[in-house]
Amino acid sequence: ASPKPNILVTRRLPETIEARMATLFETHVNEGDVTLTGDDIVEGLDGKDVLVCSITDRIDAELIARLPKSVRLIAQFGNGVDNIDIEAAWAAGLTVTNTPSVLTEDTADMAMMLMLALPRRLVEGTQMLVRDGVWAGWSPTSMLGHRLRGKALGIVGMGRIGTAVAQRAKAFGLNIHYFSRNRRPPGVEDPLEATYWHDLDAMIEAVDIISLHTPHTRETFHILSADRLKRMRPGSFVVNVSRPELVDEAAMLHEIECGHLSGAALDVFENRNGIDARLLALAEANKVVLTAHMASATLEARIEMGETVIVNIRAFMDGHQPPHRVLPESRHGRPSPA
Ligand code: 8YV
Repeated sequence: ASPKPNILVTRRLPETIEARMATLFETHVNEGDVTLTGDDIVEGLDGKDVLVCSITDRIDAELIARLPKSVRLIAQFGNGVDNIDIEAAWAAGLTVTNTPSVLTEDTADMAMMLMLALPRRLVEGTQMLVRDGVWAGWSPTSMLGHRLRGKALGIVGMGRIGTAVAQRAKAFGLNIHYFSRNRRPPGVEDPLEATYWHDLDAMIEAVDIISLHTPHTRETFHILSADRLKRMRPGSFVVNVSRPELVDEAAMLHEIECGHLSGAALDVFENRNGIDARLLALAEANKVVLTAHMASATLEARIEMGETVIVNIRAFMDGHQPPHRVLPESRHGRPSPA
């Protein structure tokens, strides 16, 4: 029998996944579960075939150039691959895989939860009860929020997750609008009755909520720019369970602080030097709802993500195309030039 593939796993994974990996592969897991340095990754990969990494690992061109020649596959534990310099990986002859689909529904649930949490004052309601003496009891005019039904939702990126969000939002009575590289079958054929916009600026002016569901690439960096945030309807708000880089965060905070936007519900935000004090102040003022990058954080999704990583590694090491190979066209929406 051919020798077992040799793999380095940069973070702890669910027990069942680690156990299965240990039976199938020569597996080295970073037991400390603290993000490895580039040097740790290069050293840890000595003589190994596969790097299993996730969002907290920065796999840039400089690191890729230093990887031992034995490494042939980068198997991302996650859907987004923006922590990896994909072009540099391809140029170095490496295959990159990810774990799409299995986290779609859980991520969409989270987007819906955040979308409701802001106008229905979920966090504020809880805080009021748990802080001694703040709740004066029920009154007809206390804790009034705003109805979601009938509002227009603008989805940026109608892929798997965006579509799953649209399905939920449709059931909550929202009108669905979207800006995306792929257009759905129009009109009566579309159960979501979704309105397609080829002009993002125009869509932004027509909706009450913007929810972001596009990968972070060079093209989508700050897709919700300062100018577009200004164009948003007064009182509208942003939902982001995708990547912080999609939004000009400082500009968004400004639009909330000056009262133009009603707020934001964010599972992702810039936190390079700790979370921005302005963001925390807005959360304290209940203009912003924050969760800790946990949109796909269910045990079920994490196990299925791990299973997907295993399937990708086995296919690759058996000489087949791994089912979830990251392809040029999946990144730019068009085939790569011949
Ligand atoms: C994960 C995610 O928490 O898959 C993604 O792109 O953002 C989340 O599901 C994380 O990326 C795991 O690496």
